[in-house]
Amino acid sequence: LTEERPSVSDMNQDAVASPSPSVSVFGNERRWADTTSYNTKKKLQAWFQLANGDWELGKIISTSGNESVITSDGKVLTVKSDSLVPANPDILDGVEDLMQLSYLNEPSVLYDLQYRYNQDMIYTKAGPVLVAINPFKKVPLYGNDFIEAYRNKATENPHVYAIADTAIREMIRDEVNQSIIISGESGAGKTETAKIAMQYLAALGGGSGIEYEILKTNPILEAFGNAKTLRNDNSSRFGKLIEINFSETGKISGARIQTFIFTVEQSRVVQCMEGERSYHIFYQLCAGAPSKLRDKLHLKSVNDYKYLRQSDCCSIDGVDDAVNFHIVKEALDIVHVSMEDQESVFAMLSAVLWLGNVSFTVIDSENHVEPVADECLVTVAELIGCKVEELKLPLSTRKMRVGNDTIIQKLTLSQAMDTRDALAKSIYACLFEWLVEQINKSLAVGKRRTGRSISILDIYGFESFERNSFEQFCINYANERLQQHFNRHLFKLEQEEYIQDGIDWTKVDFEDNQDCLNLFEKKPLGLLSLLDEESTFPNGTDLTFANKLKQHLQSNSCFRGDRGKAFTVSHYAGEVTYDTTAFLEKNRDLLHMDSIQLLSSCSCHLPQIFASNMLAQSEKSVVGPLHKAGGADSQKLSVATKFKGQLFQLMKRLESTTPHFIRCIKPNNNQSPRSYNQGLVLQQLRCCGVLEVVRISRSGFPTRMTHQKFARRYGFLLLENTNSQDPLSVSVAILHQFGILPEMYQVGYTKLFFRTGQIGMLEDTRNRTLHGVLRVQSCFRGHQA
Ligand code: AD9
Ligand code: MG
Repeated sequence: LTEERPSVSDMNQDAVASPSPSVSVFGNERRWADTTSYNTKKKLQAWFQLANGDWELGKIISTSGNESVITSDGKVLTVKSDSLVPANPDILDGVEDLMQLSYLNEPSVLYDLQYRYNQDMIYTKAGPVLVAINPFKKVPLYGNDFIEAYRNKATENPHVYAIADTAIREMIRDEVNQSIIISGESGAGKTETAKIAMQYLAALGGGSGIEYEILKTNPILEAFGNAKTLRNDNSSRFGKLIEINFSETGKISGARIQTFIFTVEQSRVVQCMEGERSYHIFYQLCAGAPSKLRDKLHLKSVNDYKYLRQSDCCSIDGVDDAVNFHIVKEALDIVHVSMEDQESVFAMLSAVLWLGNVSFTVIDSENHVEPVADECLVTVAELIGCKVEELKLPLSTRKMRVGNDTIIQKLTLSQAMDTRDALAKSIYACLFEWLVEQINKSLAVGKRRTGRSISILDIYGFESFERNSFEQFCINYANERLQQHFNRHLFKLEQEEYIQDGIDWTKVDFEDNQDCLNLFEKKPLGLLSLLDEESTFPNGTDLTFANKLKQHLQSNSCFRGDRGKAFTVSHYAGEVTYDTTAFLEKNRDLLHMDSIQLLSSCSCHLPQIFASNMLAQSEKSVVGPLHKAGGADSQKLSVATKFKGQLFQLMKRLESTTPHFIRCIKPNNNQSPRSYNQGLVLQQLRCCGVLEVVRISRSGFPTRMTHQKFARRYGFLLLENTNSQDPLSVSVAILHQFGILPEMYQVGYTKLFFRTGQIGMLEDTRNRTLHGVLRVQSCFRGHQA
């Protein structure tokens, strides 16, 4: 049974009765057309499109032939009648569920969302999906009063709290794990939304104190995993699934965090675009560390570190890094990271920063180099716990096996710099993983894992930029998988269930992205396999990789080889052209054995742990020809393969849950309040399939219940005893007694299917009756006492 909002039903009668619109597909762009025969009657309101693509509302004055005269905002215009799109009556302005719109078309949806957004009603339902528009300002929608209102069902307004509330109720009622899947573009509000959902769960399931710890993981993860980008001052550079465990009594008993794709964004540690920053924690440490710690870690200020100053962006408007450092420290205390471990963490951060300042001098005519043994090198050695000479070695040489011999190769300047950066990136990535592990230990549930869980997924959405690289390639692949999950759940399962149960329901087409997934995943001729194969060839280059794709995939309808090193993939959300520059290098994620050995020989415990984790990983991986020439390196899992593994694990976990979807929408590209860019919003609505969902939910029977369950749940409300006890007869008797109209339900082989709003009324009666009974019982008990 899907949770219901009874208020929908009143207006919805009209919506259900009106013919449903159809989708037409033009290339990649899905446009919505309403097939309702719409007479361009006089005085009717209609949408017409301006030259810039925005829609405007007008009133039809007259129509002749295919031309209509309309007025809008005092202007009189003549437009083609068939370009007009019907507008809804004013009474439907700002409805809280798009399902209630009589005319469901793009401009009407855009208008409804905008109407609400202008009044700070940033949440709107799209059938079963919650749409959240980023207000980019504080809105008065949160806090204890609101939480209480949703807990007591005193309000029906769409809200993240309502979604979280439904998740808790369904978890308890159905004894099934739940997931809240949040998606959207960078800056759309996913991470904030996830935190709002966590607040609600913590408020309802709190009591043991563990909920407080869970909330405190946010500032830690954001400090180490978020950075300022051009799109978002606090952009998460990793995906996160937080599983919150509940006991049988509905109280939070623990949590577990799983992070994704961090490897892809390691490069930010050593390099980032102008106007962007590295991870927040570096700036926080430099700004906020107390003087004793500064001295001990040899900390300097942000501008003294090459890694931090290169992007010409050290601070964020309205953000105090020093204050945030103390918030992070306090949070680390709360999740039980010991003072000693905290100091080790900060020492690693300082080591990474100092590594970036290590420079090299040329030592021979062949351009071989050696690191300069200055303050920088000495400090790094001290911080990780090794001798300067030991550190010098892997930064200037590489052991190679040729046949049975090991030879030592000297590094050129660019090789040495790459090695240095690879070491810095690896230390940071390992640190992040280790920290997550510590947090998980602290939040671990008791031994009895009998309770249920609600998982919240905050993962970055589809990305399409002017220049798209390996990072976008991985992110978009993940989104393709998530989209399939979404499709499967809402569309396929829906249809299959109707058909299986013998329900007469016209099949609705939906976009299936299996072809695109095959393009990525097929073995041996898919994008990922070919990338891995090329990455293992010592002579493989980005160009040979691009050529290989063109050679093998040209016939695939989702693939197009472009000029030079580029190729285009036709994603569910549109075409994206990828530039293969640095694909192989980023996929190899190469940290040489020499560096790993250095870390394992360090006297500090964190480098040792990092080295053994890396070694364990390379042992687990398949043995392949990678670095045959390099010999001394063992094969590590490629980044893409590791990513795919994580993704499959994630999907497996999600498959066993009841999902709740929240789609975050960014109303403008300037992170500014009160600005609503129709084109931008529309593009996002199309990308995440919001419109199709509404159409399908509205034309279908979204609520369903088995005959047995229905009879059991409402049978006691029957006024007359039915002679027969079989669930179907009892069900039919209930339907009759409550006068549910024939067009509002269908009887399937095993289940009853209802239009939106029908069950709400039955539930009300049931609740009233039950409460009445309870009151009578307690009166009775009172009497006895
Ligand atoms: V990214 O893919 O990690 O780059 P997100 O996570 O989608 O992105 P985020 O949650 O970080 O976006 O939101 C961006 C900014 O929007 C926040 O820093 C807030 O300033 C702002 N925001 C988002 N949601 C809300 C909200 N409900 N109320 C107020 C909000 N401000
Ligand atoms: Mg985020």
